[in-house]
Amino acid sequence: MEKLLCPSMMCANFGNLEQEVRELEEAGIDIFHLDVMDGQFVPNFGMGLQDITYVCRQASVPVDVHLMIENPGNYVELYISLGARILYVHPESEVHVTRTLQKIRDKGAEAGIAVNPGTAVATIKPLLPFVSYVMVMGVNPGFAGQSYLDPVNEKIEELVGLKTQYGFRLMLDGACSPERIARLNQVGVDGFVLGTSALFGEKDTYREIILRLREL
Ligand code: S6P
Ligand code: MG
Repeated sequence: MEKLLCPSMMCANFGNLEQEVRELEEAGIDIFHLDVMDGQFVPNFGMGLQDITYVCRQASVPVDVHLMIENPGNYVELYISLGARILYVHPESEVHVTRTLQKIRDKGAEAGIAVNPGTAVATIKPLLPFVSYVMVMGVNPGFAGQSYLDPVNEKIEELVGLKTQYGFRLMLDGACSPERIARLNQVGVDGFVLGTSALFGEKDTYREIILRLREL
């Protein structure tokens, strides 16, 4: 089945962001994935408002923001005004998460939830009518270059079974290697966040890599 390929820009070369954005688009990526971290919800920081503004201005494909921050509802308008089209929130980061998801939709963007390895599908099931995307974390959020947590596969299977009923796209973020992309795309995962496991730091060009991933 077709797949959405989404480069995680925290892994890009910030020494030449203009070239990175251009080459990734020319390679045929679908969505830019921008990680936002506040040092509270996860023990790391990034990406800054200036970086996000720049990528949103340069990009002709949609940009998502993965909000790994406390109380993301306070910042929905801000990220949408910068140009983000898809906003992912973590249900654990907010008391009234459905209000935040509704707010994202009301402001004209698409709402998504990010599901931590320790969060059960049963917990997030009431949120499914409010979202267009469900992004399963294959690693604990906060850092690139981590190993995939195999128990997450069970969660993916459960969510594949709910896709048609609720009409969301199922995404995977974290340790998306070519082998994992091939296997999970076949079982029903619609999109993959590409970091160090598949795209960045390789000797081949982005065009060559994206073409190979497309054909898997
Ligand atoms: C990490 C973040 C991710 C990573 C991406 C890195 O919490 O949400 O988007 O940047 O997963 O990919 P990789 O292949 O290095 O694990
Ligand atoms: Mg992410």
